[in-house]
Amino acid sequence: MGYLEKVDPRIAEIIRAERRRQSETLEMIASENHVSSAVLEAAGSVFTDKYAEGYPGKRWYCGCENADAVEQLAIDRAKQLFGAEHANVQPHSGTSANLAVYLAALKPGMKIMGMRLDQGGHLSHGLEINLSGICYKAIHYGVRLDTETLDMDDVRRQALSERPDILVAGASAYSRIIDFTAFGEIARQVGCPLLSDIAHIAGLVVGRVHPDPVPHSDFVTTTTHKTLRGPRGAVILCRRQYAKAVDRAIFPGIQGGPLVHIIAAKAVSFLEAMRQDFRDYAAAIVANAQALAGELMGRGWRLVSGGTDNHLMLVDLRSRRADLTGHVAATWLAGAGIIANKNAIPFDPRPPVEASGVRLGTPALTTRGMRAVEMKRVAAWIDRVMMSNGEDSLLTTVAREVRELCGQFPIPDGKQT
Ligand code: DSN
Repeated sequence: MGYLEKVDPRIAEIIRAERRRQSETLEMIASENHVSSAVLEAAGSVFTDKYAEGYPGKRWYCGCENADAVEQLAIDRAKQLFGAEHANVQPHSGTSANLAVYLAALKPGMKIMGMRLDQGGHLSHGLEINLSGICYKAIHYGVRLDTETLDMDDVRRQALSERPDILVAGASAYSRIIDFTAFGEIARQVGCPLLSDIAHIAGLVVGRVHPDPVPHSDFVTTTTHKTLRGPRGAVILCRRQYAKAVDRAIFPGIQGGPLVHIIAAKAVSFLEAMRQDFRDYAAAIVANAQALAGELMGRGWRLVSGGTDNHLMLVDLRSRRADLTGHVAATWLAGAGIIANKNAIPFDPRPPVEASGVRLGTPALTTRGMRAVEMKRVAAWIDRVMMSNGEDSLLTTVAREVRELCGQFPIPDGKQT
């Protein structure tokens, strides 16, 4: 970090501190990961200087020949990786991607039907204070009280009675397989398009450890920085018939100039995700989640829906600690070097800022090379912290042990498997 150190030593120091924080703690926020050096290098490239409103071959400004080459490669790779007819690689975030799909497919006031946020959905699926809930009429389906899983017969009944103008499948805190085949059938029965938001599970989908939404969906959106292990951003995939509307919705609809440096980094991550070692990585994420879930359940912690099929799990803290909120548990865990987030569990009596659950994910630990043996140690630490009273001495002891483990599994430099 030679130049930055000279020009702005304060920022250089903060970046070093963040690097240290990441390397010395266990990143268990289910939506985070560690990118490869290749992705990082592309994201920090000279393309940050370039304005490129428009699309390859159709830009507003001159000097876009290299931007064109990068974006076309990213588009081609995204289409190949996901088997999609059309890809737009410009969305800055998953929420922007979803808003662009609504803009492309709906008129203001039309009806969105998505999963309830407090049962695992996402704010861009129609939360009343998000643009998706302000500009459109949003209705929501949820999980069953007894199984805490989606019941596709219930979703079908509700969809047929509510007749949404778009059906949204996908979640940010749901640990079970999503039945995209059933969602596709329901959307066709209703006569509306299906948007599958696979932000969390995109890496599992391309790694072939989660069923593929693309054949069943009119639109598929995903962030690129979660299990897919690319830069912070998103893509939209869609059927050919929606290509023009989606491209217009992103630019000039809701965005101006694309982030070409980030598009370059997306292209790199798509290439990485085509490799066999990425499939191995995706399988290891799920194996690790199942190992961790088994260990936690073995210690008496109840997991929402009784386990996990993917990269994450929700621990119902009330199963062992009626007094412990998700907010306090996540704070104690952070003090012990285990970074996770509080999360509402379905039908949670507590407000979301307190919450009765903690969401745990394995993508980043798996990137560091940790496997079942390490999941056992991680579960033991989580158990120790969550059964404590958050005493400084205990948190400090666990944080030291966590640091030692992290030292054995450095964040990979160069290659990520
Ligand atoms: N913030 C993301 C997550 O953690 O799941 C969703 O956008």
